[in-house]
Amino acid sequence: MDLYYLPGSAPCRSVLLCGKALGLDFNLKTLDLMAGEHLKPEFLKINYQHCIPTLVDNGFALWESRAILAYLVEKYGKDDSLYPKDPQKRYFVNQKLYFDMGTLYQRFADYYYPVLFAKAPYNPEAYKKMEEAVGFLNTALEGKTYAAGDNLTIADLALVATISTYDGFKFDFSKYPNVAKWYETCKKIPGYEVNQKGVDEFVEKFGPLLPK
Ligand SMILES: N[C@@H](CCC(=O)N[C@@H](CS)C(=O)NCC(=O)O)C(=O)O
Repeated sequence: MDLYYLPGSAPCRSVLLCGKALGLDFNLKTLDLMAGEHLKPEFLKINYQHCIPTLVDNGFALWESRAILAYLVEKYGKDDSLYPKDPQKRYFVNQKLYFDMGTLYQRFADYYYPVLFAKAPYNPEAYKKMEEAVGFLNTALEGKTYAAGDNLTIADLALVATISTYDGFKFDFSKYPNVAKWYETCKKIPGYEVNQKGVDEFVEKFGPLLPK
């Protein structure tokens, strides 16, 4: 399976974590977005939406990281524990995946991307929205070890890729003890180093571009 990716990208990191959880070996292909490699005709032929991660499984091209996670478990999981088939259990996983994409990660992007990529000033209101999103996760995690059930699921993999990105940019989790505790649990997931390595690379690359 070819995985077009960048180590620092949060959605790519969730797919790498899923590969570790399932014992899959990806043929890793880095795609330099800054150099516009994703806009070259040969990549557009694979993914007209030109985003990473993009996975090619025996000629079948997939993108949208959370959909990739679900596919990998359904196709290669020994059981359904990472993405339960039971409708209510699956609902909680999907709910958290959509929350991660539309709220938690989106609010990180809304705060940082204009500053990083358009030299806009920081918007304190957007920071409050990030805090609110982490607050939602904190409430969801009350009394729980994992984000969407009694065991690790792909919701945790997606969420930890995002939360570790917040962490890389020094988000203060002290007011969100349930998130802090869950985050420590996630750091013990086998293969977690692949995510940390990517966060470190992301911070090294983009941290210096942040105005003080
Ligand atoms: N919702 C998508 C987001 C993917 C995404 O935005 N990837 C970025 C890198 S982190 C990218 O490929 N940007 C280049 C582009 O979209 O042209 C997912 O979760 O896979």
